[in-house]
Amino acid sequence: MLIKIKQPHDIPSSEITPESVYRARRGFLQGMGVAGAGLLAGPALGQEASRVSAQDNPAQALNLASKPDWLTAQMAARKPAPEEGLFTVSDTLTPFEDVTTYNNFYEFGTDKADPSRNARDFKIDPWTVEVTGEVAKKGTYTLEDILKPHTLEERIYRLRCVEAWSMVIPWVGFPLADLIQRFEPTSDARYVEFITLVDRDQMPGQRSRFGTIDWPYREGLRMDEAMHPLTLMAVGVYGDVLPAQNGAPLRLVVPWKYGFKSIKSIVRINFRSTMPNNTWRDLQPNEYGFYANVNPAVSHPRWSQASERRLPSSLFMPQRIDTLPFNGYAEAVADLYADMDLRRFY
Ligand SMILES: Nc1nc2c(c(=O)[nH]1)N[C@H]1C(S)=C(S)[C@@H](COP(=O)(O)O)O[C@H]1N2
Ligand SMILES: [Mo]
Repeated sequence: MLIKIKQPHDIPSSEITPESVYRARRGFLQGMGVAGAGLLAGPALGQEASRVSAQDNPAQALNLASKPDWLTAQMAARKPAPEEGLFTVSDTLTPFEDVTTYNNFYEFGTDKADPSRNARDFKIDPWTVEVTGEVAKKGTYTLEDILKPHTLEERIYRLRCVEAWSMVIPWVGFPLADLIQRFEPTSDARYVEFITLVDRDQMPGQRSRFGTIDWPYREGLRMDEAMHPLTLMAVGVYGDVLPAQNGAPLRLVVPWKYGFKSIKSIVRINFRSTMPNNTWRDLQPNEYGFYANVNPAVSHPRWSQASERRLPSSLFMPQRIDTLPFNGYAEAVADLYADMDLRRFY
């Protein structure tokens, strides 16, 4: 993801993405590491996609300290991912290790490894979500209020970052549509806006003096996108609660859009009659739009979106694959944009 950090030295700003910085610094060693680990653990490529169980999740090593008991119970009662269909991609899962250590979560730093390092002590309990705007059931809800009425389910989705890497992630969550219905939006609610926590004490990225992001991180969806059955409120990954770096305790997952739409650690849901702004569009409107549908035919101004690196990838095993329109979900979502010029509404 591009952030225009003003550098005193003369690297052209087009080269300064956290992705390229990270790779320049760690790329070769990391490539060796990933390849080596792959040999030890057995081949990942062509291996049958593992189905998920909590045993696959070595999460004891991560920040799960503040997981409340009721959530443990609700997580245990989740529905497994279907064998096939829209909610289960058949591609090999991206290993837990990559899903939880290669992250974009700028509140915790701009390097891919920063969130897993800096979010270790992140407190999610107590957590509340404010519901505001064009909606009947306004109010401040506890996390338990938000989650309790829903049956959690596993879904295996592709995640395609606008930086041209991708993963296949087994989420645990519930349809956003079910949550929205409980709040009873008014007929004026045409968009939903989501807002991430601001907490300078816990989130070092928000203290950074060169950050150009105007916190809080914000995202938005058109109401029909928000109500689409693919749109998920996620509370877990790999059969257990979300590690902080993945957006604990509650994050959005919109699998046909670039990853930046999938906003993490949500504290406010705001129903609006007008289109909200979103963080990346706010920073670079000519590079990042509101819709942000995955589209191999429309390049980012500074790189192609025609292909992607499927993680884990390394110098020796780049795993470069073609990017699919709407990230492979075209059949389910293309109708939402039938009368729109997707070059203009990127
Ligand atoms: N609040 C917040 N949400 C965010 C981000 C962020 O920096 N802050 N990064 C986004 C981007 S660019 C991506 S690709 C995904 C990454 O999700 P993951 O780290 O769980 O794979 O989170 C998105 N949600
Ligand atoms: Mo991203």
